[in-house]
Amino acid sequence: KKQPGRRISIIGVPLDLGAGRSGACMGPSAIRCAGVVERLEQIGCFVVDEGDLAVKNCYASSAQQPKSKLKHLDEIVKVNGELSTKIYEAVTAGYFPLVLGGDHSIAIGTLAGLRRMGGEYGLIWFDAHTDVNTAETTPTGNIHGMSLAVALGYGDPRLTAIGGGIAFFKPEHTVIVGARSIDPGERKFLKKLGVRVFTTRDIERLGIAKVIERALEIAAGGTDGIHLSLDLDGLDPRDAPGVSTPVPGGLSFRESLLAMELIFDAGVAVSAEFVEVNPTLDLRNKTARVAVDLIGALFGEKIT
Ligand code: 6HN
Ligand code: MN
Ligand code: MN
Ligand code: MN
Repeated sequence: KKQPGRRISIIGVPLDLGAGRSGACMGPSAIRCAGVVERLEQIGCFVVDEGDLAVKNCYASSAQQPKSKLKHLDEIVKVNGELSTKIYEAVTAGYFPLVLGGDHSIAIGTLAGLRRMGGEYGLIWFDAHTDVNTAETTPTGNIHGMSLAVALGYGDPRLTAIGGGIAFFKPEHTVIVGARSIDPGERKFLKKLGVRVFTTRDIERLGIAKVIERALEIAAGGTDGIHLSLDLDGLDPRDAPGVSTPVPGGLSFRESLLAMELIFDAGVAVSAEFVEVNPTLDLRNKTARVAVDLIGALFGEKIT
């Protein structure tokens, strides 16, 4: 298997309409300020920063209005459609797409773009949450809690249609790492589909190295590569405080760093996204700097 592409295309998606509070729209800027391009260049990557997609951030003005089940659906459909095209173009041109969020609803566009490639990819979903709600189960109406369901083919037809809507990700090559906040409807859904979930309890008992080894078997075994969708709230809020939906008891920075190193060593990643950095809740850009450290490790940076 190949090492991750050293030609990297950075795509910023300053969207936070999928979250229950604003601020993640500044995530791409914060991660750039923390030096993501410089870090990748230091480790020998060739980086093209595509800049940010245009997002009509109407968070405050429409926060009162949406009575619909899925908040801000129109704008989220539009942005993710554009993102899916960007991803498809980047991968087709031989680049490793590195998407900077933005709330986690942008995974809908990233994964729709990847699906258009026609291969079969596995998925590692690093998150405190499992993001498999639908209009029927969502407790909040926030679309960032639905993006994994959409990638698997479930949810509002306007979301599942993005990028063509064919050949969804398969539950048997999908794995969630770090979960510790799962809604009742999500629990049923995951059980029904047979998606493997490594909770923080599993990580505590098995150790992160073993968990990532098993996650790689599930996601990379018999596939053309894997996508890493990393929600910074997978980490403990002590290490990554700048997130919109923090949940105590998360992965440490060290565990997360090792996870990235092991994914790099496996040489199977074809694309990745780092989402949910919310600078308005952060401490001196700490969470963005953590994101850059994790990105460095994912592309082969080693302590020694
Ligand atoms: N995220 N399960 C909750 C919901 O609103 O559906 C929280 C979702 C959080 C989503 O962090 O990407
Ligand atoms: Mn998430
Ligand atoms: Mn989350
Ligand atoms: Mn298979």
